[in-house]
Amino acid sequence: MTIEDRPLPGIFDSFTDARKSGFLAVKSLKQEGKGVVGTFCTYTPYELFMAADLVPVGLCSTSDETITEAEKTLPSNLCPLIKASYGFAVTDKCPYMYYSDLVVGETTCDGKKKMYEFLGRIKDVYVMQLPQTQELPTARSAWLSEVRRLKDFLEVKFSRTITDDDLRGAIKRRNLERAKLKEFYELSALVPPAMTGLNQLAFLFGSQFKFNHAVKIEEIDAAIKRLRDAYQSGQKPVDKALKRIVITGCPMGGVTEKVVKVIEESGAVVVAFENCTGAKQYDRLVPEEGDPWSNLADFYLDIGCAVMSPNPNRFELLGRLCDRFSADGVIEMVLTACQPYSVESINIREFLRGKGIPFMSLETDYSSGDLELLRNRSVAFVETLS
Ligand code: BJ8
Repeated sequence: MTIEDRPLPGIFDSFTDARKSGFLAVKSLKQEGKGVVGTFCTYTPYELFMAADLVPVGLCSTSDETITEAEKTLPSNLCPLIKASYGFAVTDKCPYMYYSDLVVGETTCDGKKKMYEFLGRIKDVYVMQLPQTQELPTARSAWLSEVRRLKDFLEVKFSRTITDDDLRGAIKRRNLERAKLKEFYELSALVPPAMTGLNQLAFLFGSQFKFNHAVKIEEIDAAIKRLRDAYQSGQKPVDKALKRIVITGCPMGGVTEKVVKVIEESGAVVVAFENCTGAKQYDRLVPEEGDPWSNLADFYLDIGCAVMSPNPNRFELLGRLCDRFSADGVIEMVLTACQPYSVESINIREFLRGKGIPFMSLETDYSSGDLELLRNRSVAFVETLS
């Protein structure tokens, strides 16, 4: 059984390198006078920044490079994503943070929201108060007023007006990106998939650092076409016999690619990502008819993250991905000390048992010290899949 990391050189390169080359792109956008807004979370209503002609960018939080520095202020038993986010800011090692005029965060998990208080000492930080349930009408109206409060803040800070039509246009543009990225990753629903999980992840992760909308759409289209053409002409990078894995859990990218790597070295291929690097961001579209403000607010509140209680939308999406991508098994990645995902893992196990799909949860951090353990557990899990 075989799996090739780079079946078609060139398709993935510009996306794999996007985070690094994006540094220069953001620098020149700043020089042109554009405002830059740093973000950490999928709940951030991205379209608001697009509507205000600002440049939204995901901040660095996917390596252990600055964790030691972060631990001089933050407790060490926090999740690595929170420590890395703070560490990159405090050490000035993240160019995206450096160029951000504003950082927008949300009250998601407790560790993150408390970290923002410290971050606020060194950057201009704006925190949106995120409700923790999607069930109550009061949660919907509270979140809608938070979206409007952010709009008011942006208008004052960046001296501009965001009209309903600006927002409608941004929703359309962002929806197009989402639809294209979904079309791209759905090539892995093919049997065998048209790409490895590692390539899919690198592409999705890198797409966040492409700042020219029109060019980004063209590049995604070109990648889809090349992959389709190659597949139809018989160039299939993944052996049909490999077991098909859907990933769920905490956001991935950077050092946590290690989890995908060990799975794909264990006789399996990752076909879909039910996380914030993958389908959780791109599966749905914001409705384009009706009031753009409540459409936007509802869309974001409905994200199925474990910080919501209850969290039915994660289960709905996960179930759908398992069916669509013909999953043989689901592997969850939980970052060390992440309470929302580690507790919800119990419900995920029960849910998948109900669907008859084998499940394994892996806890990991940003170090490479657990590689062998991850490998052994992956091999053992894949062997059990019939
Ligand atoms: S929408 S997944 S990006 S909150 S891993 S910091 S939950 S302790 S990252 Fe997330 Fe937004 Fe949800 Fe997505 Fe806390 Fe857990 Fe750390 Fe987490």
